[in-house]
Amino acid sequence: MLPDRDMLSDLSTHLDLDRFTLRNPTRRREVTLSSLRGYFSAPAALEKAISDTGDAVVYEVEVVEPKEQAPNILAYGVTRVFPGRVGNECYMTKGHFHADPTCTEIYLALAGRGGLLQMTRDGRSFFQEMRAGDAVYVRGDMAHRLVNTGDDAFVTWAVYPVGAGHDYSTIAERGFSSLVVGDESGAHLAPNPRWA
Ligand code: M6P
Ligand code: ZN
Repeated sequence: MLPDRDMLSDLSTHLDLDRFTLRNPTRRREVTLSSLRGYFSAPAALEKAISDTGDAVVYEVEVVEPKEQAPNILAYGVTRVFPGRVGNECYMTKGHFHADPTCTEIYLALAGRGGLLQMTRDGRSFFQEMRAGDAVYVRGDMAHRLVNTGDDAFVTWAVYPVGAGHDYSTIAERGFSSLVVGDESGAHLAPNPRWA
């Protein structure tokens, strides 16, 4: 017997490939500069950016998450990180560890330039550049953060178990051990003094 169509259709979607929006997200989130206090490394530069931009949106997320929270149920979503910098640190997501380290995640880049910064619990980090078409596989025990290193929105599609959970505490306290900073020559990694 076929499953009830309604059961499936509300978790299916259409991704607009010009605007990179989802037709029917179950949740939508806009993250502004002021809600990233503690995440960017230079507090004074952040306060200046908040007042200069009228508290710009740094990234927005649209996800389709089933109500069922079991670890083996998949969810997916689109994240759009806008271009910009706080001081010389590139616009980025908060980043998180999964509360359940058995839950992996896959990111596919759809547009723009950027990458995924990953870090182990003991502070070893690395950055993988991504352009449209590149996919990155994230182990369940690695913190991960999207970073926009370009001049346009950096857009990715992510798939993860809905039970993965977001553990922001370590990142909120100390950030990642590396910062992704930009200058005339492009983007590069710099050590984060909070990990010294
Ligand atoms: C991706 C997924 C989401 C995550 C979002 C933004 O879409 O990993 O689970 O919420 O990016 O990242 P963060 O939660 O770190 O702000
Ligand atoms: Zn994740």
